[in-house]
Amino acid sequence: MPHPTHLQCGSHRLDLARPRVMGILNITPDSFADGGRHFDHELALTHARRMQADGADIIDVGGESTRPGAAAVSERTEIARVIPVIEALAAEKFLVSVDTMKPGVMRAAIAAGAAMINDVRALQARGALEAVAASGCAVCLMHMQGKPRTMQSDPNYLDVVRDVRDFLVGRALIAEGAGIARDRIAIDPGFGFGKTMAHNLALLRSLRVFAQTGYPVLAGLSRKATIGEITGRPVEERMAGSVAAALNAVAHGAAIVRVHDVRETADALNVWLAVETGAKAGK
Ligand code: 7PJ
Repeated sequence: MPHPTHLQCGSHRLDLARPRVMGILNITPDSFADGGRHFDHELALTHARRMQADGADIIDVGGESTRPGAAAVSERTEIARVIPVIEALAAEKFLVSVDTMKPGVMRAAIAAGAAMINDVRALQARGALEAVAASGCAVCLMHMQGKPRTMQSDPNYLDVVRDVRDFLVGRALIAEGAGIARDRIAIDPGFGFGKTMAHNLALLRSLRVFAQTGYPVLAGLSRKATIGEITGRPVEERMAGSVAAALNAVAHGAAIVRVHDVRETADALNVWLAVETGAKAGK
């Protein structure tokens, strides 16, 4: 399959000639990565603008923590957290993605101006395919084994790369069958979602297999447990390890990296890109 040229996200056409950065905006009190500092809507907007200035191409707004062991939140709570932020960012012409598994949240986010649905359940919830198909939004289909609360208890695969690739291609074909055009679909192996460190490293090493499907690949390793296991660092000290992982993902074919540390990741990607292609920094 040829390398995808772009990802169509509503009225935004995201050019994939260069790697893109998705900045994480958690609007959850229990978010492990920012200690809930970005629950306040004004603070969230300030952080999003900062990430945009630092080089984020997409802002990924999430109102439900999916980290291992996290409790579920109601649709109403999730909507109250994310919708005001999505509305404000979309009004500022940001490319906004919403990290949700709930069709009701998807519909509300799309109405508020979100241009991408980032679903760790790959649109398997009842009504999710229809919610995205009825819009012009892009979708990121992610693989997860099990459910967030218990997924890290005993992950197992026959062949992790093949199992995950086959699942994602299957979901992408179902999405296309439901009316979501091919150029609106990205895939993500779901690092840390029902995977041991060995599984995560095998997936990262073989990311090219995912890129070869022809769908753009999104990779999220930022501050995750695997980075902690390798470096021995607590979550607040995983930036350098996370930047290394993002670079490695791009070197293995990732089109988009989902990160907390946008400025540092964008700098690293720009240096990497200058070496590889001679292209100068910038968008
Ligand atoms: C991912 C995500 C990821 C995509 C989270 C965390 C946990 N969405 N949402 N890929 N991770 N597409 O950020 O550590 O890896 S939440």
